[in-house]
Amino acid sequence: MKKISVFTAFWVAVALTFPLLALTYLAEILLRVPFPAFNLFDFMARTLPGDVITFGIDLMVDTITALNLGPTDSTAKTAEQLMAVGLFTLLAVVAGMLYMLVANRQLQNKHTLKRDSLLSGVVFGLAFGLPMLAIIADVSNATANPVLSLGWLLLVFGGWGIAHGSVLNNLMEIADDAPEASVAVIDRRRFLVQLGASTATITVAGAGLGAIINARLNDDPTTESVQVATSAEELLTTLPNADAEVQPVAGTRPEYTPLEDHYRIDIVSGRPPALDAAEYTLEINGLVDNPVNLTLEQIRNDYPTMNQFITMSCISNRIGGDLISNILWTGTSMQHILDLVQPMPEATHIKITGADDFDEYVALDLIREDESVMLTYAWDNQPLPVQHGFPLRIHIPDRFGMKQPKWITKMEFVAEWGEGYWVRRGWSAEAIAVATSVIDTVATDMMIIDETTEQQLIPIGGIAWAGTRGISQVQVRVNGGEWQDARLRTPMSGKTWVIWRFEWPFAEGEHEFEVRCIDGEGTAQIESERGVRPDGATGIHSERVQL
Ligand SMILES: Nc1nc2c(c(=O)[nH]1)N[C@H]1C(S)=C(S)[C@@H](COP(=O)(O)O)O[C@H]1N2
Ligand SMILES: [Mo]
Repeated sequence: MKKISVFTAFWVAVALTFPLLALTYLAEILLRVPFPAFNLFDFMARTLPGDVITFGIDLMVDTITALNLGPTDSTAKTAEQLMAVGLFTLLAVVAGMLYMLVANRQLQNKHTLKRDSLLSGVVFGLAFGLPMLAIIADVSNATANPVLSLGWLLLVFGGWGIAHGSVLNNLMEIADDAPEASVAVIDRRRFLVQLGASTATITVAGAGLGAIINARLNDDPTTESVQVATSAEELLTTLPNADAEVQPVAGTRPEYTPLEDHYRIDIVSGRPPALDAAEYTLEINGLVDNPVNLTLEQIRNDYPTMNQFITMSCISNRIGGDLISNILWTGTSMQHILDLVQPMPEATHIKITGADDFDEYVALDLIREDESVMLTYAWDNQPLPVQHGFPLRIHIPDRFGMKQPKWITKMEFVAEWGEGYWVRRGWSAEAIAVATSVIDTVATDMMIIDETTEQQLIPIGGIAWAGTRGISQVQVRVNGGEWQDARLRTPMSGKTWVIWRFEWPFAEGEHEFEVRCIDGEGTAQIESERGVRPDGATGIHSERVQL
């Protein structure tokens, strides 16, 4: 019986792994069963040391920034998904090759070749699939019935294994049966080409169908109607700073971030957890006298509604980066929840857990001091979009996003602070918002003539933000000269960024513009450069312009 080459083993493993990817991708879209490639990646991301993860993320963001690939958040998600598919493919192909080579050797001269190869194939498929199932069970948030998921995954991994066994059997038999060696070679070659062609067809059909259906379906449990404070139309006319005197310079980012443009960052590489509004309950227990399970309706209807305009930033946002947005948050104060559940005297913190197992802690003292710590169920007057944490997330003032879980399913009152998801991975324990200011535009095409001096002025504009401390001053410096005060637009709230503008007397040549801010407590923005890890980036944002 013929031995197969390493190249043949590679060819077969690749040919059989692509349909596995395509079919599991399609099934995820049709049935919402887990997609193993993403689960494997999420598992790795959650298991590997924080330094390795940070290195990977840095490399990715560097590449996105350097190549100008688009918005950091969505580009990074796509990059993660590609890496996930790549990783899974690599693992499966290596495993498949090993199986082909080892089984080929073991099955030489067996009389029961067919039976043995198929059997070994099943064993191989399960040996690969069972650890994968354990990983999937650990990290998946798939909404399909678990029995369906289990059955399907056993079927595909088993099928993938049997396919290897069957191909091996064919290759060995062709070699065996052929009357002449040269005929055997041709037959084997033809068989391998046919194998490649048919699996390529399945791959293209499965992936293509999946992509088309996915684009069509796009179902979103948040489309159900919900009573929240005001309608979207009313909102636009009632932005709290609508009659502010200072207008943004054209080219400044939108002061109010459109919902679909709000940045998104989380540890989920695939579909975000889709919690069913009707079945959802928020489990609140631990050190409380009155543990409860609250439905979404109860949370929305039984407690006073609170609206807050909030700028949130990811701690990974670089100086001048796009991982910062500003939108209306609606919910109810966490103080009502404390009143309801009655924390025991020894309770000091709440451990909050999301459906993706992301977790963070919030101090009860903070909630008692600040009624604006808010259980949030709406953004921009609509139920939270799935990717932004439907049905519930929390707002903790003056903290970066990493302290603020989405998709909250559980609140446990505990007697001690603990390290949350990113804190365990080496990021800041407090993650206090770091003051930052950014030049969005040097509007060279918007020259203004000063009426009294007849000086030509170029408007320069951008944002400044310092969490709940607010912004008292923004200053601009040109070519390393004196810091000069910019004008500030009244912000939407004490929690949002401030839009600033500065009119610069035009001069030809190359110029460097820099910006810095002073927060509402009089503390100047830190000017020295510091990377995002562990406490958030500091440093001055600058723009170079040739005029
Ligand atoms: N459950 C959960 N909540 C989470 C995260 C997450 O990965 N899982 N990421 C946090 C981080 S790092 C940030 S910056 C914000 C981003 O919220 P957004 O995606 O709605 O903008 O969510 C926070 N809450
Ligand atoms: Mo973040």
